[in-house]
Amino acid sequence: MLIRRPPHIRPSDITPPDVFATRRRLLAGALSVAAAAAAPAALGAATPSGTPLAARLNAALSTSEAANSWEDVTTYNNYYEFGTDKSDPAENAGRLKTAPWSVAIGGEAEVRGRVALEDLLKPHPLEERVYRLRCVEAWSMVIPWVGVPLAAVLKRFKPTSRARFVAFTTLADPVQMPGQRSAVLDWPYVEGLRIDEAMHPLALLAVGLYGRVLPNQNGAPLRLVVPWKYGFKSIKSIVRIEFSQQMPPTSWNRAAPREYGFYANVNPAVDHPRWSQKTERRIGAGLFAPRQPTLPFNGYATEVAALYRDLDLGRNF
Ligand SMILES: Nc1nc2c(c(=O)[nH]1)N[C@H]1C(S)=C(S)[C@@H](COP(=O)(O)O)O[C@H]1N2
Ligand SMILES: [Mo]
Repeated sequence: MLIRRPPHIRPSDITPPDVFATRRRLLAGALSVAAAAAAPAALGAATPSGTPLAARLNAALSTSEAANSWEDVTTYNNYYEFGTDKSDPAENAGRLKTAPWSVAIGGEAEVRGRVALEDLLKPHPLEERVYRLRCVEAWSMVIPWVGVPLAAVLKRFKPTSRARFVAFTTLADPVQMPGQRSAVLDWPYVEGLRIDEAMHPLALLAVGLYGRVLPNQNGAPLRLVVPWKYGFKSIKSIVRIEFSQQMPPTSWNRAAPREYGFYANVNPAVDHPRWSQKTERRIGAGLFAPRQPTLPFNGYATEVAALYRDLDLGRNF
């Protein structure tokens, strides 16, 4: 989000829809076989990125737009813990040790403590969700995630009636994360949602993409995906989830409060102080492709607009 030089545009095309549809059918077909293998149980202990996962496509919550290529999704990334250039995460995140991994649960919940990743995931069948991702920098992609509904995971910790927000924290480890040796952000990266946002069916905890275990540069082994909000809300490599009464601090809001709010709902009507949010550049669409209009809530208004009935979205950007 620190706008330095223009992002390099690679002419790789988006995955042709027919190829993607075929892959989906293959995934669906593989399900019956793979179901017996209990895919979620295979996650955790030492599951290298790229390992195939069995996941059922959630068509109702997926866009039919063509997904970006594996190449686009895994080489054009924002993950400042590994550097600020789009190509840095793919180059530097390989060294991150993602197993064993655990998540600390704290705050306003009856069930608290440290949970091994495999135990966190075990009860939940994996779903494929094809979501648009709209970065606040005004580029976008379509990504076929694999994950579990955030709400289902959170409910197991029995949040109390005082839990109004959920805060998430990324790993802090400057040895493994070279970007944390520079002060480009306050580390660790933190994010948060209102509890009703966190419980919305579209909010996903992702463990994979394209039917495979998440590459490290995409936030392995566990990252949030909130498709109606700017990409920076979708925090990577989560080690802590905390239920709280107060609105938690968030990294980009702390860094530049005039530019990045807590809500960060995709909103073409509210420009970033330094650029327009009315249109976006679809990664992989080609050098001469026109920019496309940015949609309110990134096209998920039907699903989520009711969450913000009582909120002035111009002030609460
Ligand atoms: N911990 C952490 N999470 C992060 C970021 C980051 O720098 N650090 N970048 C965010 C931003 S700005 C975007 S657009 C998305 C990018 O996700 P992707 O690289 O998987 O497409 O991750 C978000 N999550
Ligand atoms: Mo972003």
